[in-house]
Amino acid sequence: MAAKKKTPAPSPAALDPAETSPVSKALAPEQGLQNGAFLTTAEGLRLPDTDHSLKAGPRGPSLLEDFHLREKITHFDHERIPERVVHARGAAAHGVFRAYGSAGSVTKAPFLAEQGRETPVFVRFSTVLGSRGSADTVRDVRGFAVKFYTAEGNVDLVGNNMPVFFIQDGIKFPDIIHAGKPHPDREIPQAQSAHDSFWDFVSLHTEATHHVMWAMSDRGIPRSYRTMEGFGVHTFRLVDADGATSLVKFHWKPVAGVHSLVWEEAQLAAGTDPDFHRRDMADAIDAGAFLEYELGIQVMPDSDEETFEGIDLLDPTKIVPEELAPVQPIGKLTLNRNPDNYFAETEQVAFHTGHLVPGIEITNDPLMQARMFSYLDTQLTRLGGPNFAQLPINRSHAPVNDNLRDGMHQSVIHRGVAPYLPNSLAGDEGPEPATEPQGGYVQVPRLVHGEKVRANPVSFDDHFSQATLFYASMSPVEKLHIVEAFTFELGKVYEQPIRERALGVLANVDADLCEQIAAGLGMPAPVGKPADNVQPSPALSQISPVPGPIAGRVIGIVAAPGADLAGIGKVRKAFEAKGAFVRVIAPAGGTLGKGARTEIIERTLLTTRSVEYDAVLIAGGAGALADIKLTVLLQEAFRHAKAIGAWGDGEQALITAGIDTTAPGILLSDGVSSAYTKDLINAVGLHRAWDRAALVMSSAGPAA
Ligand code: HDE
Repeated sequence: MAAKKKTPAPSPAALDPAETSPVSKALAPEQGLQNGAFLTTAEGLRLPDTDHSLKAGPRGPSLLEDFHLREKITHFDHERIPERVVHARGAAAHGVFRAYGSAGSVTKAPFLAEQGRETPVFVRFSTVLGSRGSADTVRDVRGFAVKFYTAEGNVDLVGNNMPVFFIQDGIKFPDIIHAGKPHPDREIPQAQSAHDSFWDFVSLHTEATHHVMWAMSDRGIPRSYRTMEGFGVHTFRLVDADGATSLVKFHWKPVAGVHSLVWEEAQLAAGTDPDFHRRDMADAIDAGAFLEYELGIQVMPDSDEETFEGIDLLDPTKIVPEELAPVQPIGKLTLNRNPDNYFAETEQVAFHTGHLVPGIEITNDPLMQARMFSYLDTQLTRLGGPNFAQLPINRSHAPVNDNLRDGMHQSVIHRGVAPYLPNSLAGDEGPEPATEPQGGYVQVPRLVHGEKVRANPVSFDDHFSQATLFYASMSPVEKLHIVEAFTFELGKVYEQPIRERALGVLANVDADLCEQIAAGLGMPAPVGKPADNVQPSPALSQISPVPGPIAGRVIGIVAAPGADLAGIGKVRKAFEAKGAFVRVIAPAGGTLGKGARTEIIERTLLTTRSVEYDAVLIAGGAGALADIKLTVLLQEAFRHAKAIGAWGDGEQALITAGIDTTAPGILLSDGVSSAYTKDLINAVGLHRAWDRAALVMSSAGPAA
């Protein structure tokens, strides 16, 4: 018998791509900094000049032989890659997920099940409709995509900040996105759902109704990523160590509570700071105020019907109210590091719902089934070929022995002659399939049978009852916001038949809601048949009477030369102790005070706008300020029901700006005491002065 041919050992790159460069040479972390002594070409050739092209004489034409010019321009020409077809606008952060261990009873996936296990993560937040340069604060769904670099392989939980979706079957996804994106003739409007084709689609596909209620609610305009809930949306199947299964929905609960902007703020921020959300996250992480979320699961028994309390768990337009299946915390996510390079990390990260490990499976939800195809397919164009898993941000932290070879941008020099299985050439060195006990991903066997049909289960026909449930669960001010959002969006629709049809849909959600919107549009309200037996779910409302944490919140203090700097210092200390930020605003830039007690003026009345702040205070000693820009700032803060405060003569500036200082949420004091800072912190912890909101947020409310 011929001796077995010895295959060369795999290159280090094949074994552990994370630590090697494209040429299989150890890549020092600092190499990415490109901070060596000399400028070079991409080949490492040192360059004497990068400001002048090679010419035939100073006034002559540039020469084709100038390889440096050509390399520099060619690379530049190709710096942009196709943006994501959806979720193009995004921002991301690194962090860690720490498991509580409580999920051990339902899943064998160690990153969820093992108490104290820490898994590195990369999280990308996004809007859906806008292009890459669009504004952060538009009304839209937010993506909440988490990549867990687990020791068993990457797991991606590619979720949203709303627990339901527009459509029930993935085959409609191109249609809803075509309808939501700008009109193809003029490419307007950008990053908005307030236009004809969107409302045309959702009024014709009434399964979208529940989702549209969420999108028109305050959830469509989050205050920050820190205050946003996340949802896996679909039902997943978890498998424990004995093979027992449960049906589960994933929830990310922000430690900072769930809070939103008001519509006028969102619109202002889109103009004054289109990077509102990404700046907020990056600044907070830099300052050590990390973003935190608890991961929780709703656990439902697995059954052939895959329903729970009459709710079809395969229908992604349905929630399971938390009152029926409580969200059980299983771990904590902390986002604690900004990316070093937007393109290399945030842009090149590739999420895929098919990135799973043993212990987590998907279900037959027809929306999820289509996603399992799309997320791999889309990367081929976006990232230029099939080797995107080798990009640093996408690399698995588990050893990779995939037998996948070649293709565009192959960055590993694979060795060996037998990238196939089984083979008789690699001896003991090649990879072999893993059995289930060895960690192989083996799906739990489930019977699949049925006729080949293009159809949905009958239970998917209920399009309205949970939309009714959602509206019924809102507080009065949240209901008011929903009415105004629908009235705004439908008010931007040109075609009367689309508005009529949209009202016809709303009539089946709630008669009062429909009548108010119809009144705003100046149209008759149709009569529908809303479900009359829904049980509201208080957990869906964002408004809490109990003050929550204030980490990451921003407090603006209006000051002027001669202001009470000691008082500002005390307010700063109290807020910073809670992880919040204080910014001093004054008529002109520079520094206030001298010597030991100074305050840097971070914003002037010209460079700031009310939307930057969760609360605005007027320092003692600044009471004489009278400036139209200050009036606008304070009136906006008042109208947006933000906490407003003043100490000493600061009250005078409020009065000059026309603020009713007896209104709810206006905190006045003679000076800065600890009782006063406590009151201010509580007011910010409530997010808004909700008693005032009811007065100032409806059109009928009194002026400031
Ligand atoms: Fe996505 N989705 N999606 N989606 N999705 C993409 O993948 C798609 C759906 C979600 O930060 C794309 O890499 C189809 C539901 C997020 O990189 C694409 C269907 C949910 C992100 C794609 C859905 C999401 C994406 C575009 C219907 C919430 C951003 C670029 C079957 C549970 C991830 C990319 C990031 C991105 C397809 C439905 C969330 C084209 C076909 C439901 C958060 O593959």
